[in-house]
Amino acid sequence: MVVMTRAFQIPQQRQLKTELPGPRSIALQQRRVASVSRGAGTLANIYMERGDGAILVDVDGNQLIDLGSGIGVNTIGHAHPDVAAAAAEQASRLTHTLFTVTPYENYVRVAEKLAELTPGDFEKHSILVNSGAEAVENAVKIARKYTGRRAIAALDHAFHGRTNLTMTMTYRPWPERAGMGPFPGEIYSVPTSYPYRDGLSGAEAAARTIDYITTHIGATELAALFVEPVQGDGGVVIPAPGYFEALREFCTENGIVFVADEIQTGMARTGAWYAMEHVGIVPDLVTTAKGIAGGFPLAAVTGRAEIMDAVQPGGIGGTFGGNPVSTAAALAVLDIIERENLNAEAQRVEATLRARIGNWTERFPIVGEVRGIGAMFGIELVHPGTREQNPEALTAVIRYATSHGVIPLDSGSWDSVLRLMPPVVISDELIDDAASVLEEALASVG
Ligand code: PLZ
Repeated sequence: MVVMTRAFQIPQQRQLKTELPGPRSIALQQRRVASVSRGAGTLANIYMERGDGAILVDVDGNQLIDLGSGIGVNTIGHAHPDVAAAAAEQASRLTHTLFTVTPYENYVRVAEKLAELTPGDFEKHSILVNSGAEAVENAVKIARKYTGRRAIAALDHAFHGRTNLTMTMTYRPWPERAGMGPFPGEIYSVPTSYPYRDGLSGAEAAARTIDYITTHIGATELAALFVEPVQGDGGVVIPAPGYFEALREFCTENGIVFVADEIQTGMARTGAWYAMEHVGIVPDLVTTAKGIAGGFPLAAVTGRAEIMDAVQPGGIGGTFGGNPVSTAAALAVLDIIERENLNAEAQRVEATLRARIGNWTERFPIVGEVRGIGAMFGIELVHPGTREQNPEALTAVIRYATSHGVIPLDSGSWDSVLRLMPPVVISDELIDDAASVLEEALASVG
């Protein structure tokens, strides 16, 4: 099969012209600290000007390798001309009406595509909103309305957002929650499956989760269970085989809405439209955001029509949700994923990464585990000879990498997991170059 990958305008090469951050970045950083809240912390103070494919170009003309996609957003690569054209064309025609005042076709077309692409062969309906957190909030509202129950469960190490409700569903107190309560009631964190740390099989971990739910919440009290197929911010945690199957069955038996938060894992990231496809699980509701619109704000809740329609007209909505420009961009992105066969590209990235970095546990004493699926990898850093988390090493590795033109991500409840989520169009050569820089970084720390 011929894969129609596009030609890039910017050579797909790392190229440094100044030290990083360069003089223009440093000047911008000075203005930034005088005007932007320090609450918006930054991984690397290198200011970007443009991008193409897996390359970011900073304000000093340096070309950096993007291993983060802005936390899983630029999955199709930066600055795809078709997305730019679709957004520009739409912007020149109509930027807003508010779908719930006077509707437009783009919104309906995105909902049709989501019904087709999300797992499950039943009638599905969607609501479109602006952000991942807003999608999760809406899924909570919808599940409560449908079940008439109030309790919501999320897994340990989860990340579901930063609004008051979703930060409560987000696992760790620091820095996402500390000092910012009060928090809403009826939100429970329940034990998950984290094979590297708990050593449990999927069945054992699921039994532990279910036991916790039945003894702390009550199965008949629980409206919804939220799971991420792979926990991204939580440290690229992939549950043991069989874990989700057992939870899905438990939810079905007890009338609990099973919600897959695919905000980070969806849209080709793991080599499938939705990561739940890998384990053959059909969720009742799915949340989508990040990669769906190439950086334009768009998110969705999609699910069984009878659940989505339990809400009274006017019960869910919002001013900008599913705006004409974001939905035009999304339609272009969905077309590109199909046309450029980007699920297969994510599988290629997985194979290349596995071959290139799979033996890091043997080569670097601070690497405890390398795990991943598709273009989503986590490298858990520990103190040599132990499984004790090593956040200092992660800070040092990221500092080394970013000052050498490679932008990876941090993650993990203990800030000790190096996370790689490049655009899936990244070439094998760029992966190799980036891996060499990360190896230097790991060696310099170890
Ligand atoms: N659910 C699974 O990964 C966002 C957050 C970046 P929003 N994760 C990155 C940051 O520092 O806030 C995320 C996610 C999952 C929900 C969300 C929230 O999505 O679009 O950031 O609100």
